[in-house]
Amino acid sequence: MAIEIKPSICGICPGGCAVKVTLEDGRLVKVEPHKGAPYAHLCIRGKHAPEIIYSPHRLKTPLIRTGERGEGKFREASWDEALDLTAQKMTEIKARYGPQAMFSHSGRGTFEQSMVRFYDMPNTMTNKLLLPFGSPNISGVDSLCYVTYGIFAPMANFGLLATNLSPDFENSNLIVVWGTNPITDSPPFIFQRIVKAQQNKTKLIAVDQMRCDIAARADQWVGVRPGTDGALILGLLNVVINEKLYDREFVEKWTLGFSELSDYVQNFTPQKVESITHVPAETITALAREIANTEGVSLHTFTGLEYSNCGMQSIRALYILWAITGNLDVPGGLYLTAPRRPLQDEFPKPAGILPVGAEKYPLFYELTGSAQFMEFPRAVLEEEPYPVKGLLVIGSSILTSYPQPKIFEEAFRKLDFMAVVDLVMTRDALFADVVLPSATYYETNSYQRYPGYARLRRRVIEPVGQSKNCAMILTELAKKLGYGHLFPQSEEELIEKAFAGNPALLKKLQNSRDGVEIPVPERRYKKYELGLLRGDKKPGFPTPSGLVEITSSLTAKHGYDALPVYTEPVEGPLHNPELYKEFPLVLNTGARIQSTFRSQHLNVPGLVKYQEKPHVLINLLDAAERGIKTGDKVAVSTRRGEVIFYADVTENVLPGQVEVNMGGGNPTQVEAWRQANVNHLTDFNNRDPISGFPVFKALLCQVKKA
Ligand SMILES: Nc1nc2c(c(=O)[nH]1)N[C@H]1C(S)=C(S)[C@@H](COP(=O)(O)OP(=O)(O)OC[C@H]3O[C@@H](n4cnc5c(=O)[nH]c(N)nc54)[C@H](O)[C@@H]3O)O[C@H]1N2
Ligand SMILES: Nc1nc2c(c(=O)[nH]1)N[C@H]1C(S)=C(S)[C@@H](COP(=O)(O)OP(=O)(O)OC[C@H]3O[C@@H](n4cnc5c(=O)[nH]c(N)nc54)[C@H](O)[C@@H]3O)O[C@H]1N2
Ligand code: SF4
Ligand SMILES: [Mo]
Repeated sequence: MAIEIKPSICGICPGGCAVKVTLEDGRLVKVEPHKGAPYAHLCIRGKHAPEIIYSPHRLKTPLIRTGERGEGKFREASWDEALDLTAQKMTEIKARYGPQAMFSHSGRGTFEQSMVRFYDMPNTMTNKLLLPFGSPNISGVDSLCYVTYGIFAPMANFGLLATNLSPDFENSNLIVVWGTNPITDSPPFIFQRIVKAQQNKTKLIAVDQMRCDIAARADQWVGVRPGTDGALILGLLNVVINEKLYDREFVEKWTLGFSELSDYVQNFTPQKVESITHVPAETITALAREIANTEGVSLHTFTGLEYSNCGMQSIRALYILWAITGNLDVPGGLYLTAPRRPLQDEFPKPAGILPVGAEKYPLFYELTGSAQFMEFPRAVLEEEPYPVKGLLVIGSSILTSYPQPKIFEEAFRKLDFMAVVDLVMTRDALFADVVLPSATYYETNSYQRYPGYARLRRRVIEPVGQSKNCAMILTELAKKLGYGHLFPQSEEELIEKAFAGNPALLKKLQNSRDGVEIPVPERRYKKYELGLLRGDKKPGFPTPSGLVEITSSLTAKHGYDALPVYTEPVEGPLHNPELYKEFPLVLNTGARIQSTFRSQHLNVPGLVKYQEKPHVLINLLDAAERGIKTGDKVAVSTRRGEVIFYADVTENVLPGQVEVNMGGGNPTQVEAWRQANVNHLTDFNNRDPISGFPVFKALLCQVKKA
């Protein structure tokens, strides 16, 4: 038996953790953390890599549908036949309805760095394969993830992206983690940095609707009613402004709209905000004073704020709080970097036709350049704004991720053609005409850049079955469509292109197994004073006014409020008292758990055993009132439907609200999870009007013993 042990990069998710792999006769048998390299760490998913990779559920050959859509009857096909059929159907749709009738959607299975660099739009994770085809209808999980926090809010305020605003934890005296739980995220480096800062006695406060892992580690947990963060932040601003705790010089010199904000926050006294958010007024006052009076306060936030009726405006308000308390680009605050110039190879957009959703969500379109997939069903079912007839799904599980999957299923049934590229048979794939098997990152060659570090990602095992590198599948499809030359032709070319600007670095990487350190530029603070943020080198911010726009010209331009206004959850106890009688619990969904990654891994016995059943986390008081104990089978219902979950009775969620696991609903998953698609409970029409994101985290439900 040939045994080989070598350093590598974990190939299960895009985290890029350094690992050591053991191979027996070329088969991956063990994965361990590899000390000393970036993110020397191994999450439980990484540890179960062999089981994930060699799962009996892996797709091994291309498939062509033989039964009805959704029935699951397929025959095996060769790559040539499957890709020819895909290209032929796409070309037919184009000839009959125009190129815009083809849509694509890319998801969490496509975040590998070379895919993002060469196949996605700049700044987003939306695959651009269809642009040269002539269709503007490229979309991805950007339609419900990341861009509100990552692009819209920071662009409106600062003219920057979230990637240009990094928390300077190492120099902070206070870290605030707001609506994110970095313990479950990949890569784990934010969590590692926070742990280090805590060891250096930096205080940590977590604001979260539940006592999540990071809140449990924090010095203080501020529990908030889901979807009301906007009010909480305006309450903090009320204290900061009325007690004159803000950075006066910064506000006068570098902000626009402060006096409008001062007027607006008068509606948000701590007492009133307590009644909205359930955060005690004393806590609000104390937190505001602490953020304003501490030197060097860093902020880490993410998805917890994206899914309310004012997600975009709440995140804007949060960043404004950081700006006016003097925590922007100072040691220990939010460190700013200048925006990167757009990548040169951005494909030209098809002229003369807007993508689906562009009219309804103009800010989304302006900043992402892509379609808002939430409008896909309407385009297919009602041909609004025009007919859509084909769909390419690349590394995504739409029917477990989007609200009210029945609506999306109906749209899938009506399509002329649908193809899915994935590792396993998803529920989406059951509706597809063609299913193409992708390889995992352990089976492909690429590279991984980290802050201050780079490595080559070397193929560790041969691709399972006939599966292929997802990037190369897309290149092959582009070739069949006549424009393959626009994409890298091989893994080697892809790596060469990625380091084309620095061939010396590539040489070094090729000679190194563990990677190469890359010098990081020296830190300079207050760059807005030095003219280091704007393209024209003038002092200020890269916004139209050159200032931090508390009143945003970008939002105003598209007809939204210029101020970061608060909207009460439209399906909530205050806005909707009648409904609240029938559904007296606030429904939150989708907080991450370690053993799963959205819909993934629920077919892997070693990982399923960490949590065999999908949970609803419910407070002791609410459970007692309903005679519910931990482990009980319960029905969670909303206006939209009823789904079976299993109770986890806990003090980690506040009374009056529940947290329900997301990810269930795919055919290869174990029974309890397969039956538990939380998105039958969420609402297709209830959205943040600016981003179009569904309100996943502030709805109303009832929980009863099943
Ligand atoms: N109610 C509710 N709904 C939610 C959320 C919530 O919090 N609550 N969260 C939302 C968020 S943030 C997101 S991002 C979406 C999840 O968005 P999705 O993109 O649907 O996420 P996954 O379920 O992880 O699906 C990824 C798919 O990619 C496949 N895959 C993995 N690796 C590869 C690869 O290398 N190549 C290819 N081709 N495929 C691969 C996996 O098998 C899986 O089927 O869900 C959203 N939905
Ligand atoms: N293991 C694992 N890792 C993952 C994923 C996974 O499924 N599994 N998913 C990946 C994806 S798609 C993404 S986008 C990232 C997301 O990364 P994060 O944003 O860190 O996601 P979560 O860990 O769910 O943390 C969100 C937190 O927000 C809280 N929250 C929810 N609603 C509210 C609210 O109204 N107000 C406040 N203040 N807090 C609220 C939740 O309780 C939760 O603790 O993680 C990625 N990493
Ligand atoms: S976070 Fe992702 S890359 Fe890191 S060990 Fe876990 S699965 Fe692997
Ligand atoms: Mo996400």
